[in-house]
Amino acid sequence: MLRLYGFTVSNYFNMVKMALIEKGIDYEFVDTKPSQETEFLAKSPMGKVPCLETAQGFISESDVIFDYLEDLGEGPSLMPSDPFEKAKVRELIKEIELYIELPARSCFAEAFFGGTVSDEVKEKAKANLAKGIDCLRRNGKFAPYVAGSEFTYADIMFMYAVSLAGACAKRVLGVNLLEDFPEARTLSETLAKRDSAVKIAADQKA
Ligand SMILES: N[C@@H](CCC(=O)N[C@@H](CS)C(=O)NCC(=O)O)C(=O)O
Repeated sequence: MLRLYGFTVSNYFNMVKMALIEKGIDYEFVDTKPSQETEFLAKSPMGKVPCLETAQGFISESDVIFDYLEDLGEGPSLMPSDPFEKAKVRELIKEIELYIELPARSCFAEAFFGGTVSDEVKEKAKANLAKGIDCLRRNGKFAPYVAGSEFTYADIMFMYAVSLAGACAKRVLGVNLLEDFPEARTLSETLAKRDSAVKIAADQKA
C-alpha cells in the first residue's frame, strides 16, 4: 500500500491527500514533519513533505506525485487526456505554486509561526502576489473549475495554495487577495464543500 508522509496542517500534504481521496486510492498516513535529518533526506531529498512511499521507492514534489497517481490509472481521472488541455492544467498548477504559493510562503513565518519578516520581504511578496493573482485571473477558466468544466489537479493546487496565501496576505500584508476576484471566491467555496475537502478539514481540526 502507498504510504503518505506529512502532517495534517501542511497545505502540500493536503493536496496529495485530496488527490488520493478523490481517486479512492488506499494509503497509509505516516505523521511526519519536514526534516534535514539524513534518514528523512533519503526519503525526501529536500527534506520536505509530502513524500509518497511506493513499492519501488519514494517520490516527492506534489505535482510529480499527482502525475504518478494519474499514471496508476486508478479511480476517476483528474487530468484531461488531450495533450493541450493537459498542458494547460500543468501550466495552472505551476503558476499557482510559483507565483502565488511561494511569494505568500515568504511571509508564513509571521503569518502562522509567531516570527517576523522584514518590510522588504513583505513589499516583494505583495508585489509578486498581485502579479500571481493577475496571472490566475487571466489564465483561469473558472467554468466552474479553474481549468474548465472538469475538476482537475489544478483545482487541488488552487484549493490549498490560494486559500492559505489569502489568509497570509490578510494577516501580514493587510491585503484581501480575492477582493476583486469573485470567480475565485466562488470556486474556493465550491471546492471546500467536496467530501474530500470536508474530511481533510475535519482531520486538520482534530
Ligand atoms: N514543492 C514542494 C513543496 C513542499 C513544501 O514546501 N512543504 C512544506 C510543508 S507545507 C515543507 O516541507 N517545508 C519545509 C521546508 O521547506 O524545509 C511540493 O510540491 O511538495
